[in-house]
Amino acid sequence: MEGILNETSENRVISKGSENITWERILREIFATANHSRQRTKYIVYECSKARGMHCSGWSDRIAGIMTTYIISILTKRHFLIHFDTPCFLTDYIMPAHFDWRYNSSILQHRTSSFHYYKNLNHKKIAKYMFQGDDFDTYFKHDVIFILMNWDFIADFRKRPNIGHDIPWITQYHQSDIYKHLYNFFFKLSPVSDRALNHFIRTQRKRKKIACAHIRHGRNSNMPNDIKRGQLPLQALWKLFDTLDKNEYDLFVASDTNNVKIFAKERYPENMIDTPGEITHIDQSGMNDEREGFLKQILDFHILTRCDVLIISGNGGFGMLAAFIRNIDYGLYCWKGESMIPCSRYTVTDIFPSGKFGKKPMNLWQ
Ligand SMILES: Nc1nc2c(ncn2[C@@H]2O[C@H](COP(=O)(O)OP(=O)(O)O)[C@@H](O)[C@H]2O)c(=O)[nH]1
Ligand SMILES: [Mg+2]
Repeated sequence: MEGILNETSENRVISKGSENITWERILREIFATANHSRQRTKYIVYECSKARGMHCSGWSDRIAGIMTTYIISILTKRHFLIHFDTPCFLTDYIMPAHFDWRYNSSILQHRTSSFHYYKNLNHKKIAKYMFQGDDFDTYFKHDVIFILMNWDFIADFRKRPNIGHDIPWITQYHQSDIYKHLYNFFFKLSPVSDRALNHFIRTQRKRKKIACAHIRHGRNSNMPNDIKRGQLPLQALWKLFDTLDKNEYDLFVASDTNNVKIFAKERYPENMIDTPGEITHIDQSGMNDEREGFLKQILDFHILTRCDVLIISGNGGFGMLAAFIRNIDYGLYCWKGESMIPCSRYTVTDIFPSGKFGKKPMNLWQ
């Protein structure tokens, strides 16, 4: 399927496309695990629900938390489910693809349950069970375990004794491939999101190709409660966009702030396209409509995964996650200060080592 990679960092493994390890086999193994655990009566539930009154953070935090919780469900041999209803039901926008992860409270009948908060540094409470191989059964006593977490720990799970036996694919594949394949295994667009994406394509796309950038600036009028990030020098973006043939490329800037979109539209009025609706942070109630903001970020995210040219920065996980999941293996740039560094899905965390997908941040981004 894809070429062979050399191992150059902890997160870089993997003999892609090697003869005896294929993604087909991985997915078969995951299916087998899912079917196997379906027969069991105990559950691990990724919990991001209004009822808890807690912050789940943004999209990439939630996806990283879902992946980590899924890995824990395999290690504990429990059935995996997702309970996600804030700021709206995930299933209105994203549906199960190959595995039915939908939570229903009926599972609580005749079962005991407990909620566990492992966001950010709170994951340390279960670090020895996750990474050192201590027996989770001595810690999780109840039938249904609800977990809220938000960081990725693939590199740490790889150090767990016997992990190659318990979850072979985690030792064999690159982090970005694990995200790409698991994301597509779990999720597909709902009819609402699919229609919105098709409407965007029909009404906005004019040219054969699309070049995209993700810009995360943090606190701004769309998300006043957010933490400020380093400002990216827009000149570097214009310099790259300027080199592209404007007859060949539509241009798209996904961002947490309207300002940069306005500048981009002024500079490339004929080529710049956009998704409808107001930008909001899905975890920070603002003045905008929550459902509209949620759909907009789903659209922005899925468009980023399909761009011929994609520019991301290290300012947050949203663009990095889009880079992991995208199908295209060319045209990725890692934007660092004035530099646009050509990179790939496999080098993103080398270039941006800090964050929820790499070395964990000390300042706790939302
Ligand atoms: N619509 C839209 N929202 C965005 C964009 N970038 C960030 N956001 C919002 O900000 C939230 C934070 O993103 P998150 O994935 O947690 O990334 P991080 O906090 O930057 O690591 C997202 O869930 C969105 O609500 C974007 O390009 N478009
Ligand atoms: Mg976040």
